[in-house]
Amino acid sequence: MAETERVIEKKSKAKAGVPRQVLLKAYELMCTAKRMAETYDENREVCSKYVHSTSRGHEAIQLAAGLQLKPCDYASLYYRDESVLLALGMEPYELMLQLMAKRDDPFSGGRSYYGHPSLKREGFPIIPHQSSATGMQAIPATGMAHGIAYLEEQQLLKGDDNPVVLCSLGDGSVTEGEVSEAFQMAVLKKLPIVYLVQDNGWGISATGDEMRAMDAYEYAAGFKGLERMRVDGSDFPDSFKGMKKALAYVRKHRAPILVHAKCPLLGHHTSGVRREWYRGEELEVHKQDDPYVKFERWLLASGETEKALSDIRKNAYEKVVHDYNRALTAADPEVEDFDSHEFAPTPITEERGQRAPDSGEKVIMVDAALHAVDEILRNHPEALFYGQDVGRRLGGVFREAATLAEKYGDHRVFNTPIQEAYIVGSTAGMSTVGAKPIVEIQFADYIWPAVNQLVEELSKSCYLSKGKFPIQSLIRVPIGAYGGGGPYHSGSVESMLLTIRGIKVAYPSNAADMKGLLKASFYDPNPVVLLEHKGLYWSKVPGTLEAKTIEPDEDYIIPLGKGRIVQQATDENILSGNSTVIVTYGMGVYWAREASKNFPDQVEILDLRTLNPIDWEAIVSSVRKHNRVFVLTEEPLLNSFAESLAGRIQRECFKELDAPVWLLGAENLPAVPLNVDLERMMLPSADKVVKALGALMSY
Ligand SMILES: Cc1ncc(C[n+]2csc(CCOP(=O)(O)OP(=O)(O)O)c2C)c(N)n1
Ligand SMILES: [Mg+2]
Repeated sequence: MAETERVIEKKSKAKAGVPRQVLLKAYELMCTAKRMAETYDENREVCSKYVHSTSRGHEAIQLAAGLQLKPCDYASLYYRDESVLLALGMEPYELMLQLMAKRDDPFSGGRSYYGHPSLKREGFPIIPHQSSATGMQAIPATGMAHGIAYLEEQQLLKGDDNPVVLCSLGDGSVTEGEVSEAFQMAVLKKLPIVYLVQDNGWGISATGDEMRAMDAYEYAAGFKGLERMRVDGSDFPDSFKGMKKALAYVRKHRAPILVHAKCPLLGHHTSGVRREWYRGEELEVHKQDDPYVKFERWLLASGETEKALSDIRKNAYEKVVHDYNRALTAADPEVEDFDSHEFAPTPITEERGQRAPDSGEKVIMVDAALHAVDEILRNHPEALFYGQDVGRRLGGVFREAATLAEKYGDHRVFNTPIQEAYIVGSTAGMSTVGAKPIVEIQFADYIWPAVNQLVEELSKSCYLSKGKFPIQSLIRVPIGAYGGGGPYHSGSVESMLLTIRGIKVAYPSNAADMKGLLKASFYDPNPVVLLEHKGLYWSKVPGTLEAKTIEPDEDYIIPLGKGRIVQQATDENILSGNSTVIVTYGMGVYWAREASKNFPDQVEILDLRTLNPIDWEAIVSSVRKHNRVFVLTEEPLLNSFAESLAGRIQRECFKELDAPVWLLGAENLPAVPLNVDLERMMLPSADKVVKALGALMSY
């Protein structure tokens, strides 16, 4: 090294506390990011075909964060984090492939927007699927930290690197309610996570003053135990030192910190929402904080020569041009592949084990579920079970988790705060780090706050990451009406769930199915919602004794998507055209059983057991056999899953039908009323099925 260079290095080291090599790398990447943003703007026709945001103005803090993550870490980024990706080692070419939605886009193969990464690559931190919903990644990111903390506590984590999660957020997104659920859990459980808030004072066209009474740093003060720090996000050395401290703090103390980085927004909000439409004179103020200009000035003042910097700049610019031209000619996606990776393949494809072992004893449905979870926890240390009131003291409001915390400890079976979004959304993070969560929503009526996470984060992850991040998540949901449960403890939600692609939905109607389906749901690498009818849990409701069955053995498992014929009609009745099939699930099975006593040997009952995937083959085969179909559900019929199924049967089996597809469900009202007589009017019953069945049979 020449003498002059050595002097320069010493000087810059002393001044910034940042190695020269890092400073120059950051400068190169800053030139790259800036030139990329300019290139996209100069070639708007091509580059704005698909909407994108750039990091222009945020480069310093993003590079400071990205350059200091280790391969053992996890990063949950947001759509503006282009410079984090460059710092991690992504090539401009690779990012441009996503910009242009090309086949070899390494994140999503052309399925998702620019700056929406998902990456599992040797030598890189893991970056899970990134949704576009502002702030929503805070929960999955905190779930990753929660999973890491769990695995560390159980000594299940390989290596001794102390992984850290980086969760990056825009200032506007921090006011989302779900972010507070994440912060609460991070401090409650002391989780190893850095929340990096990039505060540019804008949320599209709304200013900071319009959106909030405090900034994220001030907000963080309300979360006891959340360390916080301010850095100048437009100043690379300051950002670098701040992020270094923050990461070191989390790596050592295994506790959360929030870094508030003020930075200017110099580009457009997105390619589609352009700065000239809403930015005024304050843009000039932001420009004075241009991280690129500031950093260049600083480097020169620190002894770097104009020549050295211009060489770096020139190389970076040339690379951007080169990569851009290369990306332009890159292949488009194979269109035939558009529907791959809806789900990851499940290992459970056939029924195994003994459904009714000779030595088996009868078990109620709630205990069948309890035993299934018990067996899972016994065999899988990476599995844990959490939800409201499932912990040691109560063991679930239905005692569905009784004794589990005593057996497996409070780290594995625990109460959560009343945070449905966290309960469901955290499983995305847990699954990413290798923990296997079983969670519970206390009542189906309260699933709504969790639906956002289910849709935005869980359901799309496998498809949009092209199979890299399927989410293993078993979500237990007690559901259904009986005995005056009233309007907020009786609701049915399957139709809503069944409009969400990318999740599976099971709905057992008896103890044996409960055990077999719960196991299959756990071993499924995809999100599964298990609907558990509260009225069947103890077989207390008249007519539901059959929900109690011999307990299957420990190996018993039922593949999702297989229905079961629980009652047959005789061949004689089938041949003479005097039979029908009732297609149903859950409590419907018992209304059908009871009602069919009035039509002895004439009624087949097909219990679907899983609603998605559905056993279409079994439905078609039953329709062919009986030529009459009755779809029975507990939900109000209008626009329901049952109506949709009836439509499909009618469309695809039209020629097989001797009558229209018959339907019975609850009345089309917004809630199940409290008074039991009113409830009876609202819900289906065996009597109502008898009447409807009579009409169908005599059609
Ligand atoms: C849940 C949700 N609501 C609305 C939007 C539309 N939207 C996209 S970006 C944005 C502003 C976000 O501001 P901020 O978090 O400060 O990030 P910035 O773009 O300023 O970096 C909005 C409202 C969205 N993506 N997600
Ligand atoms: Mg903002």
